[in-house]
Amino acid sequence: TGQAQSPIGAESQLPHLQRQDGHYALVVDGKPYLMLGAQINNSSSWASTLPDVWPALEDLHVNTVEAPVYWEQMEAHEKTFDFSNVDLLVHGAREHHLHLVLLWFGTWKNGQMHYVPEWVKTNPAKYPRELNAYGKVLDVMSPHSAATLEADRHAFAALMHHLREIDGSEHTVIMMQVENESGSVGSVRDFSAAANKEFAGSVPQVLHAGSGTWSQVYGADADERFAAYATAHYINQVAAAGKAEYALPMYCNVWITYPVHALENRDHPSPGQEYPSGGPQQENIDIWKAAAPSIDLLGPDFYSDDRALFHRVVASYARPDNALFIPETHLGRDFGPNFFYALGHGAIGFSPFGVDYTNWTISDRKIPAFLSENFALLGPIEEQIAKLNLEGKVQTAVEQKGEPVARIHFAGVDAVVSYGFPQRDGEVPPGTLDASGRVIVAQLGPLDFLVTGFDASITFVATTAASAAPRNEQLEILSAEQGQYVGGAWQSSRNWNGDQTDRGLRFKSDNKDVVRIRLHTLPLY
Ligand code: N0T
Repeated sequence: TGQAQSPIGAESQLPHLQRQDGHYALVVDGKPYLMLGAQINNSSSWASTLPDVWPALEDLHVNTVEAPVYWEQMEAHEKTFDFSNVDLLVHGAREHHLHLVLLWFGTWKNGQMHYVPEWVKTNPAKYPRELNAYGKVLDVMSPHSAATLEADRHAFAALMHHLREIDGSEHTVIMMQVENESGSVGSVRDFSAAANKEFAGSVPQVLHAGSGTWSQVYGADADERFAAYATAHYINQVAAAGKAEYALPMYCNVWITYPVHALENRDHPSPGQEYPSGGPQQENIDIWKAAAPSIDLLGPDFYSDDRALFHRVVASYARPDNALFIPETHLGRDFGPNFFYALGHGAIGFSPFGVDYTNWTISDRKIPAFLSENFALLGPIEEQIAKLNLEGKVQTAVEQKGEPVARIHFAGVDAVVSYGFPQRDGEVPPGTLDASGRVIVAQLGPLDFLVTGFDASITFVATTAASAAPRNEQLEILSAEQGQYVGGAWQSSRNWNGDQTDRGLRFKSDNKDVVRIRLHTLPLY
């Protein structure tokens, strides 16, 4: 799926996704890179608002900013391009030592077409809209129009051409989002004559779904799957045209399907009514993967406080053929726990939405600590986490309500995690009020771990495989060094010992420490 297999090293290579045994890293300038991201508000990519953007990003401690590029602004007049907003973003990001992910607000924005230029909006004869089943004209472009596709491709290719010119050697821009939350709001699919004709035809071979018409192959889901193929096929061609100019990694974000309220007597929300039909939702991933090979990954946006749902969404999108990336989440209390959870499932990046001081999502120019502490803690070790995630060596534990103790399994060793303080000998740990305890344990060697987190203590215990003979050994700490990475090498600033280790490594709610703990086993006899 478009991952270069070249070894890490060359400084000059383009940002790309590297895959290893089904694990991923985004590689930037030869190094694995964990995107500690933030997306700015929709109408913030302007000269008048950018001064209110940068300080918020700094306060959240991000290393990457996601910012929109508006087709309507970039090509207000057909075939004449204005890259001034793009240039401001690239230069501003450089000035603030940030990388940039650009979001192409083109044919689709949240399942509608509100960012197409006026010359597209006002010429539906040339650039047709979708029609719903009753013939109503929607504010969604038809994905079955060669003219609209050509116009979008042309504009996106021009953007990529420009980026290669201004950024081809600097790599400030590391990834592109092609369209935004695509799909159709208002109808399960396009019912225009052009669409109906294709719907009556056969399902393309490339989907490996069997042969027959859409209705024969997909039954009751035919309309929605048809919309998914049409949208994926269209966007794939936009991405391919862009990559032909400048081959950055490209992804699509997803307005996922959220479960129907438990009191309602139906098991699936309605496509085109409750979410944009034909986008890369959970049920459409296989179609999108087959129909859009130029899209490197599909990344779910997550707007819910339901953590169990987040875990299911991660399970859907973290696949051997799809790197996990969360391009948007709301600025809620679950940000930290969900961020840690995603890291434990190989995420290459995580990005809350609405981070700027335009007074839309954040008031009083103040980022709450429960948000900013996360990237502040992990920023200094982002490269190590990205590298270890590529090797499948990162695990996390996130507190769940009513479960104050958790275990993380490694070969021969468990990390026992106790949430909340105070913790007293012989007592069950108290947990935290909002189940916000979270830890990351990355394995550097068989008995060598990088550990940090919030509101939790960690002890290590030897485990014995049930089938093997009892090991009769005791596990001891050789050293627990608090420290940091400098130029890729671990540098210790002090040893934790005595009270700092005897009852576990303790990471309080305002923790800023990272510890490297080395253990050994002593045979008892
Ligand atoms: C997101 C954002 C922005 C049960 C919303 C979320 C962004 C877009 N759309 O602020 O518009 O550009 O990608 C859709 C959320 C559906 C929530 C359903 C909750």
